[in-house]
Amino acid sequence: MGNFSTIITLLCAFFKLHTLPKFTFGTTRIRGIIVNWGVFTPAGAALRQANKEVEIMPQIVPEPYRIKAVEPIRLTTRAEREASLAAAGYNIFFVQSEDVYIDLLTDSGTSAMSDAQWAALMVGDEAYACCRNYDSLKDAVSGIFGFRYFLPTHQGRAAEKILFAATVKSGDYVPNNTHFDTTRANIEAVGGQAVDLPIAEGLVPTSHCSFKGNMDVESLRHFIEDVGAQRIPLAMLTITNNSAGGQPVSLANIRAVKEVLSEHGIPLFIDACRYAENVYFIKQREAGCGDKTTLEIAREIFSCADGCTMSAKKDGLVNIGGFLAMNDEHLYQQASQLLILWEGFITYGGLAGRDLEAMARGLWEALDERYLRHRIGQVRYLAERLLEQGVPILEPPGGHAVYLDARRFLPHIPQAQLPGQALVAHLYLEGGIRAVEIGSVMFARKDETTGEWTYPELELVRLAIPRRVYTQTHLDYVADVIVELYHKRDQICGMRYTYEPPLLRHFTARFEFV
Ligand code: P70
Repeated sequence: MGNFSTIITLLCAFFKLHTLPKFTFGTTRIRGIIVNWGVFTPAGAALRQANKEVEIMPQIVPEPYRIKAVEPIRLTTRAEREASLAAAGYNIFFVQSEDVYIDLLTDSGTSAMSDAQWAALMVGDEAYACCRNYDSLKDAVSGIFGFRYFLPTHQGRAAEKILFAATVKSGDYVPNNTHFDTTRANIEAVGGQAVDLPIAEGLVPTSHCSFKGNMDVESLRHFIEDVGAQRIPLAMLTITNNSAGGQPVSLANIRAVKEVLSEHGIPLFIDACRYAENVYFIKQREAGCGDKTTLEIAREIFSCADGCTMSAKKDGLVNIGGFLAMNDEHLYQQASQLLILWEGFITYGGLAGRDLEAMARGLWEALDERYLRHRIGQVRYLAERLLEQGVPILEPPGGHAVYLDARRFLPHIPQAQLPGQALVAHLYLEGGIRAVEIGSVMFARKDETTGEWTYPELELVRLAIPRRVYTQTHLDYVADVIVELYHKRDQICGMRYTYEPPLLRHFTARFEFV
């Protein structure tokens, strides 16, 4: 390998390429692109086949678009960042966006729209009722998701609120692979209980499994037997599974879940926020799916379901928008009433005509395979750069974000002292990077009678990558800052609450360092 690397280095020097001196077994990194020489040998071909399960792909996939408009960003000084964070009560949600250099708080509503979507804004039909943009959206929703009825909403949680208000009553249960926090909160708001039934591997940060977002089908079966089908008005599957690391759910799992539910007459709703990313993982990893188009896989997924909630702020590639879709006519009628009460008339649901048009176009664009390949590749690139330096992350990386494992990053900080929140604060102080805690601040529960806390299994810090927004250089910067922080992790101390709101705590809590 030595001679070989010398030749490559000389060749690269000749062509003025920047090489990183990393030669691992059978792979060479040239300008950040991993060349897997092993694949050119017969043994390599066999290995590649065997590895299909865990997905091998080049580390960098160049952007399938070019940049037409730019928005300036600025790295503030350390002193400025200290002042900003203190003024925000150490809650990163309150830091001014202008004081953030790389904003990885969320991939929700932060996408860059395409030229076709910007053009869509000019064809907004702003009539109150039956605007033409509703028809464009209807075409996209029926073409991709295939449900008989749909209602636009201003974002995902509005769809959830309407769905649960129409279906769930006090004492009911809603199982899911893992509920996202707004889903859980909306179920609890109508007196229901949100129950998570992820597979065991999904809770182990380092377990490598192609579909770590799956639901545990046996647990679902037992759960239904335990509480009784009559107390489960619907079940959900969140694809990809955000709270478990943006991990995909397999088509086989979706089918198996549907089969169990059908035996008991329980409808299945899919939380479809990141369904296109999930589709791409299925295409890459699931046997028999490699030759299907993304649209075919999407249709197959939704043909297993009775409806879905959608935050188009994710895989709809828009800054605002969502919808609720279903096959059941009675539910559609009930939901229409609630939509009119809370969001607006059934052909606009809290959105402008132009928003509906941008959403219709975004839904189609998100299924573009070249886009998805780049998107998933970008997340993977950041993950690999961190893993190379030993930074503990949730593995394998999911579809929309890299999740730092705060328990292993900061083993000296107990969960009671919020290691994830401390890491979020330091990422900002160190490099102006805004991340979000998905751990004890978001999910720990206090028993109101005993005052005792139950902490979540996973203590994560999510670096969510907005769609079509940042370049590879930005991601390199992020990786450098995190590695630097990892080297001085011993200096980081824990945090405690100075204000602790009762509901959706992470959005408005305030903190201080211990
Ligand atoms: C995120 C945002 C929203 C979401 C979701 C799933 C699986 C429903 C919704 C609600 C929320 C967030 C979290 C932290 C910081 C900022 C924003 N997820 N289901 O980033 O959709 O927001 O449109 O009401 O992930 O993961 P909506």
